[in-house]
Amino acid sequence: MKDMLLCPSMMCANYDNLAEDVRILDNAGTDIFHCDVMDGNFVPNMALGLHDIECIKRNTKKPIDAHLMIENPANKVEWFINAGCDIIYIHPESERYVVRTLAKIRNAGRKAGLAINPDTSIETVREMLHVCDYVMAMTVNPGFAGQKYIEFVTEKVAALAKMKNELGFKLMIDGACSPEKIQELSQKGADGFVLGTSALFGKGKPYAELLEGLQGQRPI
Ligand code: S6P
Ligand code: MG
Repeated sequence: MKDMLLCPSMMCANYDNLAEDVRILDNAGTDIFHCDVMDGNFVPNMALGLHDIECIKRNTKKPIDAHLMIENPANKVEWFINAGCDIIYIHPESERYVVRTLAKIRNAGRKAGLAINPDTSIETVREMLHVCDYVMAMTVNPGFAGQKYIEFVTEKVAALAKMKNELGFKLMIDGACSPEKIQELSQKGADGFVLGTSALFGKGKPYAELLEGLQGQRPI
C-alpha cells in the first residue's frame, strides 16, 4: 500500500532530454509531476514555462501540478488549466482575492492548491483552507532548489495536519525534503513531498531505487 505521494520537482530534471526523464520518472513510481513556475518577480528566479509543462503532459498520464510562483495569478490560471495541469497551486502572498482564484480553478474541474511561504502564518490563511484540495507548506523560501530546511516550519506542518481531515485537504511539503525529513513529517501527518536535490536528483542512483526507498520508509 502506498502511503505517501512522491512528487519530483521538474525544475531539477534533465533538460537535455526532458521527455525521456519524464518517462523514466513515471515508470519509477512518480505520483505527481511537480512543475515550478517562476516569473522573476514573486521570486528572484525564472523556472518552467508552458512549453515545458506541455512536454511533461505529453509524456505521462500521471497527474501534474503547477506551483505558480508568479504575481497576480488570477488572470493566468487559465493558461495552466489549458495546458492540462491537474492541480494548480497559488500563493496567498501573490494574490488579492485568493478564494476567488481557488474557486476559479475548482470550477474548471481542477484541484485547487494553496502554497504557503515559511513566513505566512496559519492565521493569515485560515479561511482559504476551506476551499483547498491541497495545502503545500513551503519549508524553504521559494525560488531555488538546494536550500536548507527551515526548522520552525515543522510546527506549522503539525498544526496543518490536525486541520486537514476536517477541512478536507491533502497536506504537501515543498523544500529540502530529505529522506530524514520525509520520515519525520509523514509521521506528523504530511501526505506528500516534493522531491528535488535532497532526495532524488543528482544522487547518481536510479530514480526507481530512490523512490522505492522513500516509499519503504516506516514512520519513526
Ligand atoms: C522552490 C520550489 C521547489 C524546489 C524543490 C527542490 O521554490 O518550489 O519545488 O524545486 O523544493 O527540492 P530541494 O530538495 O532541492 O530543496
Ligand atoms: Mg515547488
